[in-house]
Amino acid sequence: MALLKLLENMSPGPELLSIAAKVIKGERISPGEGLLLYEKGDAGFLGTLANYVREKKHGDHTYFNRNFHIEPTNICVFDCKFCSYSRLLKQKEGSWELSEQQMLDIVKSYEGQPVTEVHIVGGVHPKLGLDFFAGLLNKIRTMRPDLHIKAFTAVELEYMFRKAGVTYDEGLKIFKKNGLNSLPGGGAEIFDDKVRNEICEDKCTSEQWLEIHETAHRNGIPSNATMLYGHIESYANRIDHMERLRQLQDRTSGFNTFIPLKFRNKDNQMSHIAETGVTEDLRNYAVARIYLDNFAHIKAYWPMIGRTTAQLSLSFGVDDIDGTIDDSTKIYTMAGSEEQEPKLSTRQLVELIRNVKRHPIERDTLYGVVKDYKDHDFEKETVISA
Ligand code: V47
Ligand code: SF4
Repeated sequence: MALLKLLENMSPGPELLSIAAKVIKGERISPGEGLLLYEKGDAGFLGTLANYVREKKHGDHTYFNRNFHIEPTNICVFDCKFCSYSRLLKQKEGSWELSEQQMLDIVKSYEGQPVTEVHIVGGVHPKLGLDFFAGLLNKIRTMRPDLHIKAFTAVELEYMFRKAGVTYDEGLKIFKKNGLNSLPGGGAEIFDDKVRNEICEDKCTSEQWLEIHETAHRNGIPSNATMLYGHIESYANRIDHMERLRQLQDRTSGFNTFIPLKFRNKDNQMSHIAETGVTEDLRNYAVARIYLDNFAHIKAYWPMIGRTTAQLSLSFGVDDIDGTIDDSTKIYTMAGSEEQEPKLSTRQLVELIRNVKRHPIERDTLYGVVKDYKDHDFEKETVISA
């Protein structure tokens, strides 16, 4: 109860204090209480409470992984207003489309390297369908039996399955048989229909997104969940989004992690909307950590928010800062992230975490420990190759 006393000294008022008392007792808070946190909680109060939840779950352990991205194409049939990355099929300038061989060459270039995950996600190309991607998964699986393949957002899957005339269950089973291990969290944006219709009206609906993830979980394919925030949505919309995820997680326990994605405004149809500041970003991580009591992990995606905010987020409920990435994703550099060449070595990631007095742990996709870096001395490492 020392924590409650500390929070009381911040004079947050009786409503927030009673929410804090519930959280400290391990009780679930209601949507109305979540909304109050957004509306009335300052960064100090929310950070202190979220850090309590984070440390109760993970102590000061902070996870990262070694992964690389493949972005097959940025040609997309959809027209999300926040997207700086996609191009229409007829729009040749700035577009790319990798052949199967080019993607396999990317996988080959990591041969012998201790990466544990490939993250495959891109635009929704009208001509690349289920058969093409099942073949690609199969070949990657044959080349690297050990690699975890995290691939395709629910938006890509809904389009491919619809065009191929298969159910979500059938399509996911085909992909699983060919090597798919988990789904990334993209495409969730904001579930509220009114907001969704304004920012991305033509792609999969919220119900379809949730159904695809639920079907994946029931087929033993875990997944991540995201929320695109800081544009035209309200705090009530953010709580509604997290509430739908919390309910699905209660049913399946299939989500690994929740990743809030801050809207970046460069070169897209929503460029007139100002971006949120760091304080709001940190408050948002904190509310997510407090609200999503059945999610084990909250991830800050450093290529999007930058290294310094990622470090700060570790005191606001975040316990994971994603991976080494290796400059293999363009989605945020094109949208205006401060990280124009997103590349961090394992040593740099470990130091980033150590510098804010946390305990770095390399994980695999499912949060199995690959290596504990608490006492690791990089100076004593044997150099095997140049
Ligand atoms: O769905 C697109 C977002 C998502 C912008 O699962 C933007 O481990 C901000 O989901 N500003 C795709 N965000 C990326 C994604 C992701 C990223 C990292 C890790 C994982 C994971 C998933 O990117 C899209 C959309 O929500 N996005 N444009 C933008 N201008
Ligand atoms: Fe296409 Fe995804 Fe961009 Fe939407 S966010 S336009 S689905 S690439």
